[in-house]
Amino acid sequence: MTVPAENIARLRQLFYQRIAPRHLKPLWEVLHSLVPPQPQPKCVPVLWKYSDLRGPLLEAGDLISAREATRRVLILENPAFAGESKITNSLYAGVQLLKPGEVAPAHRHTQSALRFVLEGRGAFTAVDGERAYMEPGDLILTPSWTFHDHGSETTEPVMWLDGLDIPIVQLLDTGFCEDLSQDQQQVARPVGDALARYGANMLPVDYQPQTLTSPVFSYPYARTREALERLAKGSPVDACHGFKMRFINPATGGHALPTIATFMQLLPKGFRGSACRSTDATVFAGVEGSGRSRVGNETFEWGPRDIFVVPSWVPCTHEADQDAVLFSYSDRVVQEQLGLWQESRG
Ligand code: 1HN
Repeated sequence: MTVPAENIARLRQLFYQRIAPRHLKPLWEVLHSLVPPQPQPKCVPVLWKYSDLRGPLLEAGDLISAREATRRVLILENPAFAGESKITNSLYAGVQLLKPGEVAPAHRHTQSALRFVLEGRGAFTAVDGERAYMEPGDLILTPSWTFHDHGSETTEPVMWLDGLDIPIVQLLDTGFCEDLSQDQQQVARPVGDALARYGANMLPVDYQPQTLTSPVFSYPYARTREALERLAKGSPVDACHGFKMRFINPATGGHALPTIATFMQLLPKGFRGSACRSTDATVFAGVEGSGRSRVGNETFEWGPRDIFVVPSWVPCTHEADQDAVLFSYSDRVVQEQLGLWQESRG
C-alpha cells in the first residue's frame, strides 16, 4: 500500500507531537544541521573601531566606579549572540577601564583570562601576590583560579582588552568564583619575579609545573616586538600570516593558557597576504601601523587598538601599507588538544 506524500508528512508530524512529551525527537529531521559538511558558524565578522569604544568607556567611568562594578567593562558582544556575552561561540571579549587611583577588587574564578593593554600605563594587575605593570601592547594572564586584582597608581585612564574562556567554562558547567576578603592582595613577590624565574630561558632547577598554565603571567611588548623584528629579518614571510609568533608556556613549549591561544604577528610594509581560513574563530586587536583585512565579504580597515573578529572557517586576507602589528587570541589550543584544528590556505 502506498501512502500519499502529504499523508505521510502529516502522520510524521503527528508522530513527532505524540513522542514529544516523552522528550523524544526524530534525528532524521536535524541530522544534517547536527553534522554539517563543514563548520556553519553563527558568529559573524565584526569590527569595533577604538574611536567608537573609547568615548562610551570613559562615559561608563563617570557612571560607575570600578569598585561598585567589580569590573568596569563594556562587553564586545557579537550581534549573532545577542544577550550571550560572547564574541565568538567559545570566547568572551570586553574592554575595561581603570581610572586613576581605582581598585578592581581581588577575586578568582575557574575562567582563564588575558588582558591586552590598549591605552595608558601605570596600572597593574596583581596575580597570586605579584604585580605586573601595564604598558600598551603588554599581554597579562590571569590563569584559572588565581587571585587577581587591578590597581591604578597613575594620573591617566588605563584601558585594556579582556579575553576570557567564559563560554568554554559554561559549556562544561565548571564555573566557580570567589572574592578575596581584602580588596587587594598582599604583595608577596617583587615586580618582575615570575619573568626572571621562568622567562629567561631557564627554570629553577627543581621546578615542577603545578598547573597547565604558564608560570610567566606578563609578556611585555618590548620583548614581543623585538622577537618579531628578529624573526622578520631572518626568515621568509608567511604568505597568509606575515611573521607570526605564539605566546608560550616556557616550561612546556605549549600555549600560554590551556584554553586560549595567543599570538602576535608583524605584517611588513606592503604585505598583501593570501586568503586563509582556520577552524578557530579569532579575535584580533591592532597594535601598531594600519592595514585592512578581508573577512568573508567584509573589509575591515584597522589601526592601533581597533578590534575585529574572524569566525571559524571564514576566509581572511590581511594587507598592510606600513609595518603593522596585530595581536590575536582564539580557542586554537583547545582544538589542537582535541585533534580538531584545521587550516586551509588559498
Ligand atoms: C574578570 O574577572 C575580569 O578580572 C574582567 O578584570 C572581565 C568578565 C567576566 C567575568 C570575570 C577581570 C571579566 C571577569
